Amino acid sequence: MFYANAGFPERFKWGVATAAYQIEGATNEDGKGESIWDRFCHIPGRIYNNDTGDIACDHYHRYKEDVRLMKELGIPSYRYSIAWSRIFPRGYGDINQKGLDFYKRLTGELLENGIEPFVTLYHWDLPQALQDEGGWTNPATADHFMAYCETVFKALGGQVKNWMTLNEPWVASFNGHYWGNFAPGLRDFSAALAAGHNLLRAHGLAVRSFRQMGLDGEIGIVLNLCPREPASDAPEDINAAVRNDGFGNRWFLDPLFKGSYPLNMESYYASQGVVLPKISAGDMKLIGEKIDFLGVNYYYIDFTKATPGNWPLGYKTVPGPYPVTLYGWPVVERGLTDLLIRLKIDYNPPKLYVTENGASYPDVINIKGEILDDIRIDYLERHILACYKAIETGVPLSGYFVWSLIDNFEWSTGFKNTFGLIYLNKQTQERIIKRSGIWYSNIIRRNGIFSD
Ligand code: IFM
Repeated sequence: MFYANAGFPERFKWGVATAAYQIEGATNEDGKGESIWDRFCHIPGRIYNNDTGDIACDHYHRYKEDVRLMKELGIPSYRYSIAWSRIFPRGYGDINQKGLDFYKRLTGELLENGIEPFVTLYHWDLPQALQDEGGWTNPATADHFMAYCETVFKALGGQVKNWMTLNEPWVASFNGHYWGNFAPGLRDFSAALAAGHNLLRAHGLAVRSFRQMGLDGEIGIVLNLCPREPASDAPEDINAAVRNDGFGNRWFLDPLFKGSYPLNMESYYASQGVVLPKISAGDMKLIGEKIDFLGVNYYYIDFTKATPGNWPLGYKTVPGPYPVTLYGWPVVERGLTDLLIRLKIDYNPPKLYVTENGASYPDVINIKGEILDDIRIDYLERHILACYKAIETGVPLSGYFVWSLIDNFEWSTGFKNTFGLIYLNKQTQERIIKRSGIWYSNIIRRNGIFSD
């Protein structure tokens, strides 16, 4: 515990976050179509322990219990995502009413319990049928996304006032299409850039529809961002960190806020033989449609070491001189303050949310059945104070969401990396609130961190 007297602004929104594939389970129920994650997880060897999201937290059936737990903890805002293939099993065509009804029930339950919904429209689970038509490398996928969003806006627009188009398009692009460790598991850098461009177009189309439909509420996008720092003072490491920043941060921020991809990255990619995305007339204007807020998912700093031969970017990341989480991610809270300040200076978004922040640590149940995860509390406390510092300098940060409400399916690492404020017993589906959950509940109640 640090000495702190950090009272947050009056209407600051405290919340928790999840995503459909990570918690819902019921992947083949009530008419849901197959998604790329359903397909990917069933390829042996792709996921740690061959885990899948088939059951996950069984939230599809237990959502009332999860809402009750949120209420018990006094959590005012909940960020969750909608599985596109529940609404359009093949990505487009006939609506699956039962899928929509689930989200109506969930949203209704939240509102009845005084919890404000924040809905993400795409958190990586593309309908497999669309992947079969080229997925995000096919420009038509963006149009299908727009039609799907319009259906969801119509169905839930009366209840939901906070919308996020995409979660972490950088991850969907590069993990999914270049490193291949995420669905759909491709390994082609140029395809990743093409996918990224269509994801951004999809975002722009959804924002445009939202405005044209005259819906009440706000819409934004969620990016995973982190400062890229050189691993040493060597000029080659400094240059590598600049490239890494262009690759991971500016490649998405510049089009959204400045109307173009970073020129230095375009020429760098071209020099490496990478095929740049095909930009059609009107694309950049579309991508730059005005958003109401930027969501930031922050976990760590990327320490960057020049590594010639590591095509195409010529670097690798190293842990740096910091303790790491179970994932191996360095714990560097100053990175969050620096990032938020930089975003204000360089991009000046009207409003910011930290839409995800949290840590995976091995959770141990003691003999009394408790999970005393003080190390997670330490992580969260450092990062919430980092937010406070940013607000003090004038950053328009309006909310903070812990990743995650509950231990869940953590993509290629299966159920190994647990981030929850609530422990999940996967055999019994029992939920146990961790000490960090109680701690966060107190932060919310007092609207800040105080040492007394
Ligand atoms: O679990 C993920 C989430 O789906 C997206 N952001 C990062 C989290 C932790 O890896």
